[in-house]
Amino acid sequence: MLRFLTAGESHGPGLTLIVDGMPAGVPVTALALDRDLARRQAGHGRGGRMAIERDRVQLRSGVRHGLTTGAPIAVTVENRDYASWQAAMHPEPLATDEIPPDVRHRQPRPGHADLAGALMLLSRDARNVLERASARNTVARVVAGGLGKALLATQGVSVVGHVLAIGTVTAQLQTRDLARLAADSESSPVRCADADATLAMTAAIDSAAAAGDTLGGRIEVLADGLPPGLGHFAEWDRRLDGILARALMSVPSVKAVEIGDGLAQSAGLGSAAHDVITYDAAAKRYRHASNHAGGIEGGMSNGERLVLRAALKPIPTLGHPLPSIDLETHATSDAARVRSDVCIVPAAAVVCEAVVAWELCAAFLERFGGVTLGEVGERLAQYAAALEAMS
Ligand code: EPS
Repeated sequence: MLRFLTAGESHGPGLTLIVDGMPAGVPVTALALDRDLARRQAGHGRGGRMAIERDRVQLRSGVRHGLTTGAPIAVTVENRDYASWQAAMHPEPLATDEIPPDVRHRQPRPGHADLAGALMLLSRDARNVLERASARNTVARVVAGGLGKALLATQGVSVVGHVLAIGTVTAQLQTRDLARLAADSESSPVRCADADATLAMTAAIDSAAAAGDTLGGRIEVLADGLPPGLGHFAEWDRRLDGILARALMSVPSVKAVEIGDGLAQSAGLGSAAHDVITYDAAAKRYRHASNHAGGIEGGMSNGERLVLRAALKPIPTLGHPLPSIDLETHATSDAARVRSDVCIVPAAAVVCEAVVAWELCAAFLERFGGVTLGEVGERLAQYAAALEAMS
């Protein structure tokens, strides 16, 4: 069973990731993991924190000479900003006069975890809530996704996240080719494969920033090369669509998830909604004439491209804060104003790509898992041969 745990506060010493269940022999380098961390840090609309951090992994166990060993993989990423927060975040008890007076977080931001978390912890200070609820934690999930992508790449599976919309600006995509989408979005400061939309999105972010406001948007994650039959039809919690939707929905700011043309399908007729099954005699494989289902039918991959979309709300930390209530005095007060980003949609595309890659890796290992990568490859090849024989 593949699993992971993360730990770490936004302004503590750093993030920790522990992954268990990765087969031995998967090629992993700090360079590749760091590339994704740098992609996560980038994007027009990021705030001051990203100028402080240089997110880099330290591989502490489970990888030797560029290959996983089969042992738990432990990774840490340092928070450079901790240097300015040591007293505020100190693990040992401190005297009151040693704790900086301004670290209490008493004016919850509407839309953030602050209020619900403070109520949950029965605290008039949301500091412990925001430290852990912070999207800083997505560093660890991006590393986990990087490990997932490393395994998937050896089996011919690629996963790419890119931006479809920021605010009201929507991309008009000229290509659905995965490598082109990846390259074009990579060179865009908002991770969008449409150059004209990139300019309009950048301008929209600038005007939101000037107004002390924030912007949300929409992301698409695509995966090519998946075999059919990942996930399961037999029980609700093994359905691949449910697993992927949960993973995407758990990314901070995501408020809606779509699989394939799910939203449009709800308004049309069944005859137009479903993908006609065809047979490619030369390739000896079943295909679909279209892909409205987004590569998943009955809770399983069906061999077509996986198409997932996520809609993100604008982040709740505003330059001109909304009204709130002081948790200590109950007086009406502006929500806390803290350093933040204007738009995290480009970064969230990297995070969404990562969480999807992780879940696909887990589903892949559930079907084809082995102690070594060689066994995984053999099981996939065996399945592919059996599939061809019955097709
Ligand atoms: C983030 C780090 C945070 C925020 C942001 C994402 O750093 P700080 O709070 O010190 O500026 O920039 O967090 C949020 C958007 C949020 O809502 O928590 C990061 O590393 O991605």
